[in-house]
Parts: sequence; C-alpha cells; structure tokens
Amino acid sequence: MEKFRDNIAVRREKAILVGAILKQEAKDDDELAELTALAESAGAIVVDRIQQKITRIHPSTYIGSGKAEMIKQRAKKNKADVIIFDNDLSPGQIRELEELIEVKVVDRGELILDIFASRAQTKQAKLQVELAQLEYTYPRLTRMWSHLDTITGAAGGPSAGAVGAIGTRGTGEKQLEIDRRLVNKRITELKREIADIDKRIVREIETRRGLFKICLVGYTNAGKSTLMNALTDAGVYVEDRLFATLDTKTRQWAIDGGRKVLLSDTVGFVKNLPHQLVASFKATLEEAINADLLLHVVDVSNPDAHNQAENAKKVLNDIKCSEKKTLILLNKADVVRSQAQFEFMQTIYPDAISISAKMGMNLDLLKEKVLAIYTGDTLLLRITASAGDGKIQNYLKLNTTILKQDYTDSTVVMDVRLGKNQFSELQRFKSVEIEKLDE
Ligand SMILES: Nc1nc2c(ncn2[C@@H]2O[C@H](COP(=O)(O)OP(=O)(O)OP(=O)(O)O)[C@@H](O)[C@H]2O)c(=O)[nH]1
Ligand SMILES: [Mg+2]
Repeated sequence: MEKFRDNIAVRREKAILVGAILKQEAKDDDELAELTALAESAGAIVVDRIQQKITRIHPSTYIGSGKAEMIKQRAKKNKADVIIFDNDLSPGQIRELEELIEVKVVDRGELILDIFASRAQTKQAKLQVELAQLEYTYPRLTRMWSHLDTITGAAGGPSAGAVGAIGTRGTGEKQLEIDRRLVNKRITELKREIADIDKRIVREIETRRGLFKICLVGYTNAGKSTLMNALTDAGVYVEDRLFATLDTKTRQWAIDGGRKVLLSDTVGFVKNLPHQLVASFKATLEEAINADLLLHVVDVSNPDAHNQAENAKKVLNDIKCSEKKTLILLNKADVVRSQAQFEFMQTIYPDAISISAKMGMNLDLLKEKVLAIYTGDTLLLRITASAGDGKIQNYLKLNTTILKQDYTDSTVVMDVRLGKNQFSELQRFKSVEIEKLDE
C-alpha cells in the first residue's frame, strides 16, 4: 500500500490542509492561515481546508478513524494529491494515515523543509537543508525502505528529480538510491562540512568585534530584506513568499553622517520551526546571537501580526536572545487594513516604531532611535593625542561631537562628547590620553 510518497514528478500538487486541534486548546482564529501561506509558498494549490477539533490525540493516527474517512472523501471529491497536516506527525502516524486516506500525507515539518530545500542557493544553505532533511526524514526511512525497490525505477526516469513534489524534493530522490549506512555517512560528512563553515563564520564575526552590530529578525515575509535594502546598498533578494532569505548578509549602515554600524539580514522565523532546522541553521542565527541590538520587524498589515510577533519572540527565546536590547518595528504601515488592529499593536508594543520599509516612511526616526541606543548616555571627555595621529582624529571626527580643538606644537587636545557605549572603542587607541570632564 505504500505507494503514496513516490510521485516525485508532479509539478503542482492539489493539497488539502488539515489542522487538528485539541478541543481545550481551540480558539476561533483561522489556525490554518499560516499553513496556507506555507503550502502556497511550496507551490501547492490549496483545494480544501479542514480544521478539526479532537478530544484526544490517537497514538496511531493522530486524528480518529472517522475523521480520516471524512478526509478521504474530501480528497476524492477534490482529486487531491496530498494532505498536509499542520501537526507534527510521527512516521508511524503518517503511514497509518496514508493507508486510511489513500493519499500522500505530509506534515508541517516536512513542508517547511521542502520550502527550504527549494530556496537554498548558497553552498552553506544547501548543506544545512540537506542535513536537516536527512535528520528529519531519517526516522521515517524504515517505511521508505520497504517500498524502495518498487520505485527506484521511477526515480531514475527522465523527469524524476527535475521537479520534486512536496515532501520529496531536495534530498528525497537521493534517499531512494542510498541505504541507511550511507545516510549515516552522509550525515557525518555534512556535519563536518557545516562545522568548517561555522568556524569560518565565527571567525568572521570575531573580526567585527568592537563594531556595533544590529540584526534584523522577525517572522518570514515581514519585510526584513526590504528594510535592509532601504537602509544599505545590500541589494538582497525580496519576494512576497515565505523564506525568501536563507542566508545572512551583513552590510555597513551609515546611521549618522560618517558613523557606521553593521546591519545583518537573517532567515525568517515561523511558528514551531522544526528543531532540526533551527539546529542546522544555527550559524545563520549566530548573527542574531552576537548582535548588540535586534530590530524585530513585524508585518502590521497581516491580520495575524500579533501571533507572528509573539511566535518570533519565542524563537528568540529559544536561541537565548530574549534578553537582548530589541526595537520592535511595525512595518508595512502603508498598507494597514484595520486601523483598530494597528492601534492594538501600538498599544501592546508602546515603544515600537511604525515604519514602511517599502515607502521609506519613518526611517529617519528609526535611525535616530538606533543612534541613541548605540551611543547610550553621553560622556564629556578631553582627549590628548599626538598632532600627527590622523587615526584618532579621524575617529573622533566621525564618531563624536567635537566641542573644542586646540593644537600645540606636537599635540592636539580635543573636548568631545561621545556615547558611553563607545568608550571601549576609544580605548583601542593606546597612545592617547583620556580625561573625564565634569558636566
Ligand atoms: N506595502 C509594503 N510592502 C512591503 C513593505 N516591506 C516589505 N514589503 C513586501 O513584503 C514582501 C516580503 O518582503 P521581504 O523583504 O522579502 O520580507 P523578509 O522579512 O525578508 O522575508 P523572508 O526573507 O522570507 O523571511 C515583499 O513583497 C515586499 O515588497 C512595506 O513597508 N510596505
Ligand atoms: Mg528576507
């Protein structure tokens, strides 16, 4: 009976979305809004959506057999190719459900991995996705092996592998050819390669020590890359799809004349990211972990904005960033659909700045706030340096407010106002004398 997960040559699948929610946890919200966006981002055509309240989780099928029968009928009626569950299913549950419904079943984790697989561009992202897929699908291999023989032929066909169906794209085809031992070997290899890349990234991050680092974080599609492009010349890829960005890009951002900080764009978050994915994308998230300030971008035009923002916070908590200084940006303020919701968000996040990355709205205010955080409280200092020391003079010119400047024969004495947070930067200049002045 296990013939449901081998239709790798299907281009756009008709999908039925199913969300099973325990009765006591059920809310009136549209629980399937996110899964719909995810499924569409993966290229599926959503033909039906079923929200199902259940009283308990059935160990073998998650939902009861009566509900499975109902899904089977709806699948027949809609000629569905795939049933996508919003829940995380065990390999055994997927097997049982496929037997009952007689259509391929994919769970939320597999769907997300599939999107990542289709988006990965750089070597690093490809390796990370392959590892996550192997680790996620590995426990499901027992089942895959049992029908390997029957479908290896199909996998070798001319169109196979060119376009993968949901849940089988990316490493899916490769699994058909390799055995468990090889999977293990590949996992070890991937971990080694990724560890090498991670080391390089950590070294890169090291070189930025002493510079103020800001990282854009937030739900996928919130507008992080658009904001990155509006503030710097990064020219990163922007698209109205989930997970457009899988890699980190870092650029200089001139927040105030010559004063520069570093700005990084990162992979977007989503509710319940499969933990294998979080683990293998750790290096990408490293940028957030090392940042001095997080800009949490929220798509305030999305009806689900509040949930998305809270879910992004949960991910930040998972990667131990919840204590970090964070500015919330209510983005897409140019297209808010409900004024009431906008006001609600402003009340919940009173320190948030409303912006439009696309229209360039309020970006000056954003700069001002970032600058204030960057500099912190200010200090009044008298700095004595050698008159020939161009480096320190240049630094002070770009990074402080110079109040007074006196040259003698060989020295220059400058009274400057600079941010407390910049004091450690200043101490890198070993040959200067620093005196704190009374306010
Ligand atoms: N109207 C409007 N659209 C915006 C704004 N900012 C971003 N968008 C649109 O929102 C979509 C997603 O933008 P991205 O910048 O790719 O979002 P992201 O947060 O980088 O998304 P991922 O990389 O997928 O996590 C694109 O179609 C943008 O044009 C805004 O301020 N106003
Ligand atoms: Mg992006």
